[in-house]
Amino acid sequence: MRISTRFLAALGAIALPTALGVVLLRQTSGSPDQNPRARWTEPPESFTSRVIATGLASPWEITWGPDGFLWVTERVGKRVVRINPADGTQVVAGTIDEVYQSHSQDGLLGMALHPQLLQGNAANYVYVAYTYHTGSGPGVTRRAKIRRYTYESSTGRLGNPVDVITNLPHGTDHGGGRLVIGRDLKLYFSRGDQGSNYRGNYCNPNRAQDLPTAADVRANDWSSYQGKILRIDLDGAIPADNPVLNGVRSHVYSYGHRNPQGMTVDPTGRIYASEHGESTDDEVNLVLAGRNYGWPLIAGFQDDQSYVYANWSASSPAPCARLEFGRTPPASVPRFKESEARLADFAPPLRTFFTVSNSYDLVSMGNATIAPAGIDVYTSPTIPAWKDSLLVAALISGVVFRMDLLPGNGQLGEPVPYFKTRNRYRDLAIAPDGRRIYIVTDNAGRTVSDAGGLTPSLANPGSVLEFSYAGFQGTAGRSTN
Ligand SMILES: [Ca+2]
Ligand SMILES: [Ca+2]
Repeated sequence: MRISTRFLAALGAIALPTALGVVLLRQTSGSPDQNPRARWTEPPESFTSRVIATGLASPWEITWGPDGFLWVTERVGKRVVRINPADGTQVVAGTIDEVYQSHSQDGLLGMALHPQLLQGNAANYVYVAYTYHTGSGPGVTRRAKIRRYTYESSTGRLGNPVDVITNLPHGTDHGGGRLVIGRDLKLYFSRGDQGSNYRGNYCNPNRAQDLPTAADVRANDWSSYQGKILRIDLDGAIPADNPVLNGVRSHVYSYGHRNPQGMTVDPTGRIYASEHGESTDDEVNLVLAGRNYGWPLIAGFQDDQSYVYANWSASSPAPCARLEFGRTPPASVPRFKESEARLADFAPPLRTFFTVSNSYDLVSMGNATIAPAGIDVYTSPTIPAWKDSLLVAALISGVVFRMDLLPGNGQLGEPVPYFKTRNRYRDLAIAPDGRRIYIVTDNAGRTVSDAGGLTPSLANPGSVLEFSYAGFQGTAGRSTN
Protein backbone atom coordinates (compact mmCIF):
# COMPACT_ATOMS: atom_id res chain seq x y z
CA MET A 1 0.00 0.00 0.00
CA ARG A 2 1.36 3.39 -0.94
CA ILE A 3 0.00 6.48 0.74
CA SER A 4 1.16 9.99 0.00
CA THR A 5 2.64 11.85 2.93
CA ARG A 6 0.26 14.71 2.29
CA PHE A 7 -2.71 12.39 2.59
CA LEU A 8 -1.30 11.07 5.86
CA ALA A 9 -0.83 14.66 6.98
CA ALA A 10 -4.47 15.32 6.22
CA LEU A 11 -5.49 12.28 8.26
CA GLY A 12 -3.23 13.44 11.06
CA ALA A 13 -5.08 16.72 11.12
CA ILE A 14 -8.22 14.98 12.34
CA ALA A 15 -8.67 16.09 15.91
CA LEU A 16 -9.73 13.83 18.75
CA PRO A 17 -12.30 13.29 20.15
CA THR A 18 -14.04 13.69 16.83
CA ALA A 19 -11.67 11.52 14.85
CA LEU A 20 -13.23 9.45 12.14
CA GLY A 21 -12.51 5.80 11.72
CA VAL A 22 -10.79 6.43 8.44
CA VAL A 23 -9.44 3.26 6.94
CA LEU A 24 -7.34 2.87 3.87
CA LEU A 25 -8.11 -0.12 1.77
CA ARG A 26 -5.42 -2.03 0.07
CA GLN A 27 -4.81 -0.56 -3.34
CA THR A 28 -5.05 -3.17 -5.98
CA SER A 29 -4.97 -3.58 -9.69
CA GLY A 30 -8.51 -4.93 -9.70
CA SER A 31 -7.63 -8.55 -10.18
CA PRO A 32 -10.52 -10.85 -11.13
CA ASP A 33 -10.31 -12.64 -7.77
CA GLN A 34 -11.27 -9.51 -5.83
CA ASN A 35 -14.70 -8.01 -5.25
CA PRO A 36 -14.70 -4.67 -7.13
CA ARG A 37 -16.35 -2.87 -4.19
CA ALA A 38 -13.19 -3.35 -2.12
CA ARG A 39 -10.92 -1.55 -4.60
CA TRP A 40 -9.50 1.76 -3.57
CA THR A 41 -7.41 4.30 -5.42
CA GLU A 42 -5.51 7.14 -3.83
CA PRO A 43 -7.56 10.32 -4.34
CA PRO A 44 -5.75 13.29 -5.88
CA GLU A 45 -7.20 15.75 -3.34
CA SER A 46 -6.62 16.05 0.41
CA PHE A 47 -9.45 16.46 2.89
CA THR A 48 -9.64 16.96 6.62
CA SER A 49 -12.58 15.41 8.41
CA ARG A 50 -14.49 15.62 11.65
CA VAL A 51 -17.72 14.44 13.23
CA ILE A 52 -20.08 17.37 13.72
CA ALA A 53 -23.11 15.57 15.16
CA THR A 54 -23.89 12.23 16.77
CA GLY A 55 -26.89 10.56 18.38
CA LEU A 56 -29.20 10.78 15.38
CA ALA A 57 -31.79 8.01 14.91
CA SER A 58 -31.14 6.72 11.38
CA PRO A 59 -30.60 10.00 9.55
CA TRP A 60 -31.80 9.57 5.98
CA GLU A 61 -31.88 12.90 4.11
CA ILE A 62 -29.41 15.75 4.57
CA THR A 63 -29.92 19.00 2.70
CA TRP A 64 -28.20 22.36 2.91
CA GLY A 65 -30.87 24.91 3.83
CA PRO A 66 -31.13 28.59 2.89
CA ASP A 67 -30.62 29.41 6.60
CA GLY A 68 -27.09 27.97 6.52
CA PHE A 69 -28.19 24.93 8.54
CA LEU A 70 -28.13 21.29 7.55
CA TRP A 71 -31.67 19.94 7.41
CA VAL A 72 -31.84 16.26 8.32
CA THR A 73 -34.66 13.71 8.48
CA GLU A 74 -34.46 10.85 10.96
CA ARG A 75 -36.02 7.71 9.50
CA VAL A 76 -36.46 6.06 12.90
CA GLY A 77 -36.50 9.21 15.05
CA LYS A 78 -39.39 10.64 12.98
CA ARG A 79 -37.90 14.11 13.37
CA VAL A 80 -36.77 16.92 11.10
CA VAL A 81 -33.63 18.31 12.71
CA ARG A 82 -31.71 21.46 11.79
CA ILE A 83 -28.00 21.19 12.53
CA ASN A 84 -25.60 24.12 12.74
CA PRO A 85 -22.58 23.01 10.70
CA ALA A 86 -20.25 25.24 12.70
CA ASP A 87 -20.81 23.69 16.12
CA GLY A 88 -23.15 20.75 15.55
CA THR A 89 -26.01 22.24 17.56
CA GLN A 90 -29.21 20.32 16.85
CA VAL A 91 -32.58 22.09 16.73
CA VAL A 92 -35.73 20.02 16.23
CA ALA A 93 -38.05 21.60 13.65
CA GLY A 94 -40.71 18.97 14.13
CA THR A 95 -41.58 15.42 15.14
CA ILE A 96 -44.08 13.63 12.91
CA ASP A 97 -46.00 11.31 15.20
CA GLU A 98 -47.98 9.79 12.35
CA VAL A 99 -44.82 8.16 10.93
CA TYR A 100 -45.00 4.37 11.16
CA GLN A 101 -41.62 2.69 11.37
CA SER A 102 -40.84 -0.97 12.03
CA HIS A 103 -38.47 -2.18 9.31
CA SER A 104 -35.19 -1.13 7.76
CA GLN A 105 -36.79 0.71 4.82
CA ASP A 106 -39.72 2.57 6.30
CA GLY A 107 -40.19 5.61 8.50
CA LEU A 108 -39.47 9.27 7.74
CA LEU A 109 -37.59 9.24 4.43
CA GLY A 110 -37.14 11.99 1.84
CA MET A 111 -37.39 15.76 2.28
CA ALA A 112 -37.35 18.57 -0.26
CA LEU A 113 -37.16 22.28 0.57
CA HIS A 114 -39.17 24.58 -1.67
CA PRO A 115 -36.73 26.73 -3.69
CA GLN A 116 -38.45 29.85 -2.31
CA LEU A 117 -38.09 28.75 1.34
CA LEU A 118 -36.99 31.76 3.44
CA GLN A 119 -36.77 33.98 0.36
CA GLY A 120 -39.21 36.53 1.76
CA ASN A 121 -42.44 35.34 0.20
CA ALA A 122 -45.15 32.94 1.26
CA ALA A 123 -43.58 29.73 -0.02
CA ASN A 124 -41.88 28.65 3.22
CA TYR A 125 -42.64 25.04 2.40
CA VAL A 126 -40.91 21.82 3.43
CA TYR A 127 -42.04 18.58 1.79
CA VAL A 128 -41.46 15.26 3.51
CA ALA A 129 -42.16 11.66 2.50
CA TYR A 130 -42.89 8.97 5.05
CA THR A 131 -44.69 5.74 5.81
CA TYR A 132 -47.81 5.50 7.91
CA HIS A 133 -50.22 2.79 9.01
CA THR A 134 -53.81 2.75 7.76
CA GLY A 135 -55.16 -0.52 9.09
CA SER A 136 -57.11 -1.32 12.19
CA GLY A 137 -56.88 -4.51 14.18
CA PRO A 138 -54.06 -7.01 13.78
CA GLY A 139 -51.54 -6.64 10.98
CA VAL A 140 -50.03 -3.61 9.35
CA THR A 141 -51.28 -1.79 6.27
CA ARG A 142 -48.26 0.32 5.46
CA ARG A 143 -48.61 3.23 3.02
CA ALA A 144 -46.46 6.18 2.01
CA LYS A 145 -47.42 9.82 1.62
CA ILE A 146 -45.94 13.19 0.82
CA ARG A 147 -46.85 15.97 3.21
CA ARG A 148 -46.17 19.69 3.03
CA TYR A 149 -45.31 21.71 6.13
CA THR A 150 -44.92 25.45 6.50
CA TYR A 151 -41.73 26.52 8.26
CA GLU A 152 -42.14 29.33 10.78
CA SER A 153 -38.75 30.99 11.01
CA SER A 154 -39.74 32.92 14.15
CA THR A 155 -40.24 29.70 16.10
CA GLY A 156 -38.06 27.37 14.03
CA ARG A 157 -40.97 24.94 13.83
CA LEU A 158 -42.81 23.11 11.08
CA GLY A 159 -46.58 23.64 11.17
CA ASN A 160 -49.76 23.67 9.09
CA PRO A 161 -49.43 20.15 7.63
CA VAL A 162 -51.14 19.52 4.28
CA ASP A 163 -51.11 16.10 2.66
CA VAL A 164 -49.97 16.29 -0.98
CA ILE A 165 -50.54 12.67 -2.00
CA THR A 166 -51.45 9.69 0.17
CA ASN A 167 -52.13 5.96 -0.06
CA LEU A 168 -48.98 5.12 -2.02
CA PRO A 169 -47.92 1.47 -1.69
CA HIS A 170 -45.02 0.73 0.64
CA GLY A 171 -43.95 -2.68 1.92
CA THR A 172 -41.34 -4.20 4.18
CA ASP A 173 -38.43 -3.92 1.76
CA HIS A 174 -37.12 -1.77 -1.15
CA GLY A 175 -38.87 1.46 -0.25
CA GLY A 176 -37.04 3.97 -2.45
CA GLY A 177 -38.21 7.19 -0.79
CA ARG A 178 -36.04 10.02 -2.13
CA LEU A 179 -37.88 13.27 -2.78
CA VAL A 180 -36.65 16.24 -4.83
CA ILE A 181 -38.18 19.30 -6.46
CA GLY A 182 -37.15 19.77 -10.08
CA ARG A 183 -36.32 23.04 -11.84
CA ASP A 184 -39.84 22.63 -13.22
CA LEU A 185 -41.25 22.98 -9.67
CA LYS A 186 -42.57 19.41 -9.72
CA LEU A 187 -42.02 16.85 -6.97
CA TYR A 188 -40.09 13.75 -8.01
CA PHE A 189 -40.56 10.80 -5.65
CA SER A 190 -38.75 7.48 -6.03
CA ARG A 191 -40.63 4.27 -5.26
CA GLY A 192 -39.01 0.88 -4.74
CA ASP A 193 -40.37 -2.47 -5.92
CA GLN A 194 -41.20 -3.40 -2.29
CA GLY A 195 -38.76 -6.27 -2.44
CA SER A 196 -41.28 -8.30 -4.38
CA ASN A 197 -39.99 -11.59 -5.85
CA TYR A 198 -37.11 -11.46 -3.36
CA ARG A 199 -36.27 -12.75 0.11
CA GLY A 200 -39.24 -12.43 2.52
CA ASN A 201 -41.49 -11.12 -0.27
CA TYR A 202 -40.48 -13.72 -2.84
CA CYS A 203 -44.02 -14.86 -3.61
CA ASN A 204 -45.31 -11.34 -4.32
CA PRO A 205 -45.35 -10.59 -8.06
CA ASN A 206 -42.94 -7.80 -8.95
CA ARG A 207 -44.91 -4.80 -10.25
CA ALA A 208 -42.07 -2.57 -11.44
CA GLN A 209 -43.20 -3.13 -15.07
CA ASP A 210 -46.93 -2.63 -14.34
CA LEU A 211 -48.50 0.63 -15.44
CA PRO A 212 -51.73 2.12 -14.09
CA THR A 213 -54.91 1.80 -16.12
CA ALA A 214 -57.29 4.68 -16.83
CA ALA A 215 -59.68 3.13 -14.30
CA ASP A 216 -56.92 3.08 -11.68
CA VAL A 217 -56.28 6.78 -12.19
CA ARG A 218 -59.99 7.64 -12.05
CA ALA A 219 -60.26 5.74 -8.76
CA ASN A 220 -57.09 7.30 -7.27
CA ASP A 221 -55.75 3.74 -7.08
CA TRP A 222 -51.97 4.10 -6.90
CA SER A 223 -51.26 0.42 -6.20
CA SER A 224 -49.13 0.06 -9.36
CA TYR A 225 -46.75 2.81 -8.17
CA GLN A 226 -44.06 0.27 -7.28
CA GLY A 227 -40.64 0.41 -8.90
CA LYS A 228 -41.41 3.86 -10.33
CA ILE A 229 -40.24 7.44 -10.24
CA LEU A 230 -43.27 9.68 -9.84
CA ARG A 231 -43.61 13.28 -11.02
CA ILE A 232 -46.22 15.15 -9.04
CA ASP A 233 -47.60 18.69 -9.01
CA LEU A 234 -46.90 20.51 -5.75
CA ASP A 235 -50.58 20.08 -4.84
CA GLY A 236 -50.54 16.33 -5.59
CA ALA A 237 -52.19 16.48 -9.03
CA ILE A 238 -50.97 14.65 -12.11
CA PRO A 239 -48.93 17.14 -14.18
CA ALA A 240 -50.56 17.89 -17.52
CA ASP A 241 -47.24 17.23 -19.30
CA ASN A 242 -46.47 13.87 -17.69
CA PRO A 243 -45.80 11.06 -20.18
CA VAL A 244 -48.68 9.01 -21.55
CA LEU A 245 -47.88 5.32 -21.03
CA ASN A 246 -50.12 2.65 -22.55
CA GLY A 247 -52.59 5.40 -23.29
CA VAL A 248 -52.74 6.63 -19.68
CA ARG A 249 -51.28 9.75 -18.08
CA SER A 250 -50.59 9.25 -14.38
CA HIS A 251 -47.97 10.31 -11.84
CA VAL A 252 -45.61 7.72 -13.36
CA TYR A 253 -42.61 9.45 -14.92
CA SER A 254 -40.37 6.40 -15.38
CA TYR A 255 -40.66 2.72 -14.49
CA GLY A 256 -38.76 -0.54 -14.24
CA HIS A 257 -36.82 0.57 -11.14
CA ARG A 258 -35.76 -1.74 -8.31
CA ASN A 259 -34.89 0.41 -5.30
CA PRO A 260 -34.00 3.99 -6.19
CA GLN A 261 -32.73 5.53 -2.96
CA GLY A 262 -30.90 8.51 -4.43
CA MET A 263 -32.08 11.31 -6.70
CA THR A 264 -30.92 14.80 -7.59
CA VAL A 265 -31.35 17.58 -10.13
CA ASP A 266 -28.53 19.20 -12.10
CA PRO A 267 -28.48 22.93 -12.98
CA THR A 268 -30.06 22.23 -16.37
CA GLY A 269 -32.94 20.32 -14.76
CA ARG A 270 -31.79 16.82 -15.59
CA ILE A 271 -32.86 14.22 -13.01
CA TYR A 272 -30.35 11.60 -11.92
CA ALA A 273 -31.17 8.63 -9.71
CA SER A 274 -29.25 5.79 -8.09
CA GLU A 275 -30.75 2.38 -7.39
CA HIS A 276 -29.77 -0.83 -5.71
CA GLY A 277 -29.20 -3.93 -7.79
CA GLU A 278 -29.76 -7.44 -6.46
CA SER A 279 -26.35 -9.12 -6.40
CA THR A 280 -24.69 -6.96 -9.09
CA ASP A 281 -25.49 -3.91 -11.19
CA ASP A 282 -26.32 -1.09 -8.83
CA GLU A 283 -27.19 1.72 -11.22
CA VAL A 284 -26.92 5.44 -11.78
CA ASN A 285 -29.55 6.54 -14.28
CA LEU A 286 -30.45 9.67 -16.17
CA VAL A 287 -34.19 9.69 -15.56
CA LEU A 288 -36.15 10.50 -18.71
CA ALA A 289 -39.90 10.85 -19.18
CA GLY A 290 -41.67 7.63 -20.04
CA ARG A 291 -38.62 5.42 -20.17
CA ASN A 292 -38.35 1.87 -18.87
CA TYR A 293 -35.29 1.15 -16.75
CA GLY A 294 -35.65 -2.59 -17.19
CA TRP A 295 -36.18 -4.15 -13.76
CA PRO A 296 -36.91 -7.01 -13.13
CA LEU A 297 -36.40 -8.16 -16.72
CA ILE A 298 -33.02 -6.49 -17.05
CA ALA A 299 -30.42 -5.61 -14.39
CA GLY A 300 -27.96 -2.96 -15.51
CA PHE A 301 -27.23 -3.39 -19.20
CA GLN A 302 -29.07 -5.89 -21.41
CA ASP A 303 -26.02 -8.13 -21.57
CA ASP A 304 -26.98 -11.52 -20.10
CA GLN A 305 -24.17 -11.18 -17.56
CA SER A 306 -24.70 -12.60 -14.04
CA TYR A 307 -28.43 -11.91 -13.94
CA VAL A 308 -31.40 -14.03 -15.02
CA TYR A 309 -34.93 -13.00 -14.03
CA ALA A 310 -36.48 -15.81 -12.01
CA ASN A 311 -40.18 -15.17 -11.40
CA TRP A 312 -40.76 -17.00 -8.11
CA SER A 313 -44.37 -15.81 -7.85
CA ALA A 314 -45.22 -17.68 -11.10
CA SER A 315 -43.85 -21.04 -9.95
CA SER A 316 -45.81 -23.96 -11.45
CA PRO A 317 -46.95 -26.59 -10.81
CA ALA A 318 -45.44 -26.22 -7.34
CA PRO A 319 -46.89 -22.98 -5.93
CA CYS A 320 -44.37 -20.43 -4.73
CA ALA A 321 -45.53 -20.77 -1.13
CA ARG A 322 -44.16 -24.32 -1.08
CA LEU A 323 -40.69 -23.23 -2.18
CA GLU A 324 -37.80 -22.04 -0.12
CA PHE A 325 -36.21 -18.87 -1.45
CA GLY A 326 -32.56 -19.11 -2.42
CA ARG A 327 -29.97 -18.07 -4.94
CA THR A 328 -30.75 -21.00 -7.23
CA PRO A 329 -34.48 -21.38 -7.97
CA PRO A 330 -35.99 -24.82 -8.62
CA ALA A 331 -37.15 -25.80 -12.11
CA SER A 332 -40.76 -24.82 -11.37
CA VAL A 333 -39.74 -21.14 -11.31
CA PRO A 334 -39.83 -19.57 -14.81
CA ARG A 335 -36.56 -17.97 -15.81
CA PHE A 336 -35.92 -15.35 -18.50
CA LYS A 337 -32.63 -14.21 -19.98
CA GLU A 338 -32.22 -10.46 -20.32
CA SER A 339 -31.90 -10.85 -24.09
CA GLU A 340 -35.45 -12.26 -24.21
CA ALA A 341 -36.88 -8.94 -23.03
CA ARG A 342 -38.24 -6.71 -25.81
CA LEU A 343 -38.59 -3.28 -24.29
CA ALA A 344 -39.00 -0.59 -26.94
CA ASP A 345 -38.39 2.19 -24.45
CA PHE A 346 -35.57 0.58 -22.43
CA ALA A 347 -33.08 3.05 -20.96
CA PRO A 348 -29.74 1.50 -19.99
CA PRO A 349 -27.95 2.91 -16.95
CA LEU A 350 -25.25 5.57 -17.26
CA ARG A 351 -23.05 3.56 -14.93
CA THR A 352 -23.23 0.31 -12.98
CA PHE A 353 -21.57 -0.75 -9.70
CA PHE A 354 -20.71 -3.33 -10.86
CA THR A 355 -21.29 -5.36 -13.98
CA VAL A 356 -19.38 -8.62 -13.66
CA SER A 357 -19.14 -11.53 -16.04
CA ASN A 358 -20.92 -14.87 -15.70
CA SER A 359 -17.65 -16.34 -14.42
CA TYR A 360 -17.73 -14.11 -11.33
CA ASP A 361 -18.62 -16.34 -8.37
CA LEU A 362 -21.11 -14.41 -6.21
CA VAL A 363 -21.08 -17.06 -3.49
CA SER A 364 -17.36 -17.03 -2.83
CA MET A 365 -16.67 -13.40 -3.82
CA GLY A 366 -19.72 -11.67 -2.39
CA ASN A 367 -22.20 -9.41 -4.14
CA ALA A 368 -20.60 -6.96 -6.55
CA THR A 369 -22.58 -3.96 -5.26
CA ILE A 370 -21.99 -0.71 -3.36
CA ALA A 371 -25.60 -0.02 -2.26
CA PRO A 372 -25.81 3.56 -3.57
CA ALA A 373 -28.03 5.94 -1.61
CA GLY A 374 -28.11 9.75 -1.73
CA ILE A 375 -26.59 11.57 -4.70
CA ASP A 376 -25.82 15.22 -5.37
CA VAL A 377 -24.40 17.41 -8.13
CA TYR A 378 -21.23 19.38 -7.38
CA THR A 379 -21.02 22.61 -9.41
CA SER A 380 -18.56 24.76 -7.44
CA PRO A 381 -15.15 25.83 -8.80
CA THR A 382 -13.63 25.40 -5.30
CA ILE A 383 -12.31 21.90 -5.94
CA PRO A 384 -11.21 22.45 -9.53
CA ALA A 385 -11.33 18.85 -10.73
CA TRP A 386 -14.73 18.36 -9.15
CA LYS A 387 -16.58 21.14 -10.97
CA ASP A 388 -19.66 19.59 -12.57
CA SER A 389 -19.54 16.18 -10.95
CA LEU A 390 -22.09 13.71 -9.66
CA LEU A 391 -21.42 12.47 -6.11
CA VAL A 392 -22.86 9.12 -5.00
CA ALA A 393 -22.97 8.10 -1.32
CA ALA A 394 -22.56 4.35 -0.95
CA LEU A 395 -23.82 2.32 1.99
CA ILE A 396 -21.96 -0.93 1.78
CA SER A 397 -18.67 0.33 0.40
CA GLY A 398 -18.47 3.33 2.76
CA VAL A 399 -17.24 5.77 0.13
CA VAL A 400 -18.47 8.64 -1.99
CA PHE A 401 -17.94 8.07 -5.68
CA ARG A 402 -17.34 11.14 -7.84
CA MET A 403 -17.96 11.04 -11.57
CA ASP A 404 -17.53 13.89 -14.04
CA LEU A 405 -20.77 15.10 -15.62
CA LEU A 406 -19.65 15.17 -19.21
CA PRO A 407 -20.65 18.31 -21.09
CA GLY A 408 -23.60 18.22 -23.43
CA ASN A 409 -25.10 14.80 -23.04
CA GLY A 410 -25.46 14.21 -19.30
CA GLN A 411 -23.19 11.15 -19.42
CA LEU A 412 -20.76 10.26 -16.62
CA GLY A 413 -17.01 9.84 -16.44
CA GLU A 414 -15.12 7.13 -14.58
CA PRO A 415 -15.95 6.83 -10.85
CA VAL A 416 -13.31 7.90 -8.32
CA PRO A 417 -13.82 6.86 -4.67
CA TYR A 418 -13.36 9.32 -1.79
CA PHE A 419 -13.75 9.51 1.99
CA LYS A 420 -13.45 5.79 2.77
CA THR A 421 -14.41 5.08 6.37
CA ARG A 422 -15.98 2.13 8.15
CA ASN A 423 -19.48 3.60 7.84
CA ARG A 424 -22.61 3.35 5.73
CA TYR A 425 -23.08 6.64 3.87
CA ARG A 426 -26.80 7.34 3.57
CA ASP A 427 -26.87 10.79 2.02
CA LEU A 428 -24.73 13.83 1.45
CA ALA A 429 -25.00 17.61 1.19
CA ILE A 430 -22.62 20.20 -0.22
CA ALA A 431 -22.00 23.57 1.43
CA PRO A 432 -22.43 26.54 -0.93
CA ASP A 433 -18.71 27.34 -0.59
CA GLY A 434 -17.96 24.01 -2.29
CA ARG A 435 -15.31 23.31 0.34
CA ARG A 436 -17.27 21.18 2.77
CA ILE A 437 -19.16 17.95 2.10
CA TYR A 438 -21.53 16.62 4.78
CA ILE A 439 -22.54 12.98 5.06
CA VAL A 440 -25.12 11.25 7.26
CA THR A 441 -24.43 7.68 8.37
CA ASP A 442 -26.66 4.71 9.11
CA ASN A 443 -26.98 3.50 12.70
CA ALA A 444 -26.64 -0.19 11.80
CA GLY A 445 -25.85 -2.53 8.94
CA ARG A 446 -22.74 -3.86 7.26
CA THR A 447 -20.00 -2.10 5.39
CA VAL A 448 -16.67 -2.96 3.81
CA SER A 449 -13.93 -3.21 6.42
CA ASP A 450 -10.31 -2.17 6.01
CA ALA A 451 -9.53 -5.81 5.21
CA GLY A 452 -12.00 -5.75 2.32
CA GLY A 453 -14.66 -8.02 3.84
CA LEU A 454 -17.94 -7.00 5.44
CA THR A 455 -18.29 -5.90 9.05
CA PRO A 456 -21.26 -4.81 11.20
CA SER A 457 -18.91 -2.68 13.31
CA LEU A 458 -19.58 0.90 12.21
CA ALA A 459 -17.17 3.65 13.20
CA ASN A 460 -19.67 6.53 13.45
CA PRO A 461 -23.29 5.36 13.63
CA GLY A 462 -26.07 7.95 13.39
CA SER A 463 -23.69 10.84 12.74
CA VAL A 464 -23.00 13.78 10.47
CA LEU A 465 -19.47 13.77 9.09
CA GLU A 466 -17.78 16.78 7.54
CA PHE A 467 -15.03 16.53 4.91
CA SER A 468 -13.22 19.79 4.13
CA TYR A 469 -11.10 20.30 1.04
CA ALA A 470 -7.46 20.82 1.99
CA GLY A 471 -5.79 21.07 -1.38
CA PHE A 472 -4.63 19.13 -4.38
CA GLN A 473 -1.84 16.67 -3.85
CA GLY A 474 -1.04 16.25 -7.47
CA THR A 475 -1.24 12.53 -8.01
CA ALA A 476 -4.28 12.78 -10.27
CA GLY A 477 -6.27 9.78 -9.14
CA ARG A 478 -3.66 7.17 -10.00
CA SER A 479 -4.17 3.66 -8.80
CA THR A 480 -1.27 1.54 -7.68
CA ASN A 481 -0.94 -1.55 -9.78
CA1 LIG B 1 -32.01 -0.63 -14.87
CA1 LIG C 1 -27.43 -7.07 -17.18
